[in-house]
Amino acid sequence: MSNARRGRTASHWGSYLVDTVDDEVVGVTPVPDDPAPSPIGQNYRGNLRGGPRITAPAVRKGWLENRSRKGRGADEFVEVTADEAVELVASELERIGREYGNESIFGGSYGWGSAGRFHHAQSQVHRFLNSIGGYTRSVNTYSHAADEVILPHLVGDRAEFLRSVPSWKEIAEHTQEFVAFGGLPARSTQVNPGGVGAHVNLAGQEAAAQAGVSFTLITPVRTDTVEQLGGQWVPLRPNTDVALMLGLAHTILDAGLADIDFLQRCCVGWERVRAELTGSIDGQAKDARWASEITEVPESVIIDLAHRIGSHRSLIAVTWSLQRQHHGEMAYWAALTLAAMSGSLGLPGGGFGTGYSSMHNAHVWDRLSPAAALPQGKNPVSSFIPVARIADLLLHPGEAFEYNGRTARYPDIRLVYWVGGNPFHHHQDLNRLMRAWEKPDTIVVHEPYWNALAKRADIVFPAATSLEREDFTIGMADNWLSWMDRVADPPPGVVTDYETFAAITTHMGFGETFTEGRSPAQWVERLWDETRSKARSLGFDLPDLETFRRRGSIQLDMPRVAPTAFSSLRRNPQENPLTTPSGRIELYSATIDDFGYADCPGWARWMEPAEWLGGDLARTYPFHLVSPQPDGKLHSQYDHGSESRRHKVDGRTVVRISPEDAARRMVTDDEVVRIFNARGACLAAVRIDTGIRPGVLSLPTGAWYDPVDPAEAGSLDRHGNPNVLTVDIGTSSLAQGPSAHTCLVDLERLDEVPPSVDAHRPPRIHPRPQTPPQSGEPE
Ligand SMILES: Nc1nc2c(c(=O)[nH]1)N[C@H]1C(S)=C(S)[C@@H](COP(=O)(O)OP(=O)(O)OC[C@H]3O[C@@H](n4cnc5c(=O)[nH]c(N)nc54)[C@H](O)[C@@H]3O)O[C@H]1N2
Ligand SMILES: Nc1nc2c(c(=O)[nH]1)N[C@H]1C(S)=C(S)[C@@H](COP(=O)(O)OP(=O)(O)OC[C@H]3O[C@@H](n4cnc5c(=O)[nH]c(N)nc54)[C@H](O)[C@@H]3O)O[C@H]1N2
Ligand SMILES: [Mo]
Repeated sequence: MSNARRGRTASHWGSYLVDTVDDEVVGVTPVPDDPAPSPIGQNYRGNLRGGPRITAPAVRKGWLENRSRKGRGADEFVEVTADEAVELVASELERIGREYGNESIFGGSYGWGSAGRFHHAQSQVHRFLNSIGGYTRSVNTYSHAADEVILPHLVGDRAEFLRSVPSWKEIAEHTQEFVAFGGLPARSTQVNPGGVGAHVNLAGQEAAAQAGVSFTLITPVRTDTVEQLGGQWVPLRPNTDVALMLGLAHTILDAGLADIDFLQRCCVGWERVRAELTGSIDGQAKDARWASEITEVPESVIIDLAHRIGSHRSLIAVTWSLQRQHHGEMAYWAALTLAAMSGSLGLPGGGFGTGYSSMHNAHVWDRLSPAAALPQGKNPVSSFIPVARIADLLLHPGEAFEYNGRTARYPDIRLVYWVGGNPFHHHQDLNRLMRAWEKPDTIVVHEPYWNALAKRADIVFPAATSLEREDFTIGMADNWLSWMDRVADPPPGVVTDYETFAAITTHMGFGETFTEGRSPAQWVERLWDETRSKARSLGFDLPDLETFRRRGSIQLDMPRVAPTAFSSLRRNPQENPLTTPSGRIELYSATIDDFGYADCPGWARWMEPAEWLGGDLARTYPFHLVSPQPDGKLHSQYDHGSESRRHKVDGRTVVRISPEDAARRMVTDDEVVRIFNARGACLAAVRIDTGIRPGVLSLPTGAWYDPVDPAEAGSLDRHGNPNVLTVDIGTSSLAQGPSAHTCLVDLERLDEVPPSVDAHRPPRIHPRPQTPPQSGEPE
């Protein structure tokens, strides 16, 4: 007899009603509350059982037999019982803590995991590692590390700044010129961290266009943005936005349109900016001609746009992608400088805003949230890395690094513990990461699926998916609370991350510290109670858990409050100072200047990125590769799902190329090409696109890394993962963020038959041996 269930789930890409039969998903229906649901949810179908699902704890053969650090990615696995796996991990954690100290455990474990307040993978793993004595952590995000570090220097409290940015509603009412650096990629608005109850962002964009807002889309890829916005496309050379911004600023100054009163009253550093623009610092005026040479945007376009910015209510918007590149800090600083000069900063619908399309809830709802979080405990270990310095950490133990004005040291990492993220998806220069990955004694991973990370672990715990446990979500800056049912039982023997951590801590004698004696259901109850009392302090009355569970979702009335920070600053900077050292907007920062970083000066300057089309390397690698977020999935999650596969050609990622370049290289639609540089090579399927600038290729992230020879760093990736090509350098010494969008490559036709993609096939797994494995010392 079949066992059919229907229940509700919530995810980073929306909420759905899910039908299962015999613990497999057979139907996915968006909830009626969502006017524009994301198709990403369809990836759930047929993916709970079979295929790449991990169904038992497994240990890499080479590690099990002789603690070998070689062979990660190529080795076979041996299934063990949960008790054996727990015993192996517990004794490794004890050994490393004893011999090297807990700073030799890296638990930065970056990644999105799944939605849910209690089962949130990062909170779980950090609470676990804290309860056994701490770990080396990571700071900031891959999404916007450069912004997280620089904005507090420029505008003070970043959270307060983000609450002050004009909403789409305000834009429709007041903005005349919306200048979008990085475009407004519609695809990204499908997603919101922690959940999105109803997709309304694109409707907000379209309403603004209908209200007469004029859009200028400054991006090498026009195709990202919804057509209804119309607007002017300015296809600049990638990574030259700062030069364009300075050229616009110079033109505004030259035309007498700069808001000198605001610059002098509300900002510090205007004299420095003026000196930079006029050339009295380096002898080079940053005029439209100068900017045109760097950006390849015609001078007349720059002059026209500058006049529109300087004489209308204008909003300078920057995507997050603009700071995910070399010197990414400068893109935000230059945009803020331009906005401060425009005459619109601090006025309704005007000024400077970030990430308008980078996440669903960017500037849609108020950011106050009643969400309770799983307490993570205290980390007694102080060592840390900027999140994107993971390969440097493993390759350079003991070496010093710079970060935001301080010098710190990389500890000597012996054990890596990763839960709810995928560095073989998210990190740059995967071939370099492969070499770094050989350094630790032991790598422990929890994963639902045999992806590239799980295949490169020593000890793998299977994890129950979000469809196989109960929880609830409140997305970041979202106004919905959504219940998550257990719509299927996990495969026999598969448990949640929490239950695995409870077993390991109990084995090590810290069980009570980790669990506080609570079952998962009791934790969910406790987090709900806390959410209710936080909600009460915000003026909302939430029902008890049973009522919430029955109703499934609750919407809070949380419209955006009218922005205040910059308008009150504009009114009276003495009475309403920002939380910067000067109390004003810092167009020049003495703090940053005093850090003395050659790659991050104290005011907005154009600096050549490590790789760009105007540099010498472009003679060898003539294409700039951008690697945007994927359309049919979140990062690498459910890469094997139907919606993800719909965006591939014969299972391979699609690379977009201009008609001119396609003709020059004699490649046609769907043809498989090899994309390469000195760091690596991958295959991808061609899609000719009139919305892409010649000289630029766009290859989205998310394909599970699939090298022909998994034992060899540098081997051809068959699947189309751009991170075999991207460069692993920090944005600058200030934030040390990822520089994924700074990347030159070449492309060629593939004359032989392309090897087929093998990424979703599990590794070879041996059944459990008769004699249980021994825990022991590494060789
Ligand atoms: N080239 C290039 N690279 C980039 C970017 C780019 O623009 N260009 N963008 C970067 C950005 S902004 C980001 S945020 C990162 C994203 O990188 P990640 O967040 O690391 O990517 P995900 O694929 O979301 O990884 C989440 C993993 O957690 C697993 N998982 C889900 N739920 C659970 C759970 O409950 N328990 C456990 N144990 N596992 C779970 C999923 O199966 C998946 O493998 O990528 C970065 N990489
Ligand atoms: N469907 C889907 N949506 C997502 C995600 C996902 O995985 N899937 N991930 C989410 C996450 S974690 C994040 S952080 C956000 C990221 O959101 P964003 O950072 O906004 O998105 P990206 O796709 O990285 O880049 C957007 C566009 O920037 C442009 N671009 C790249 N380089 C340059 C440049 O030098 N100059 C200019 N002017 N433009 C450039 C390209 O056209 C690119 O398509 O997206 C979120 N939304
Ligand atoms: Mo991100």
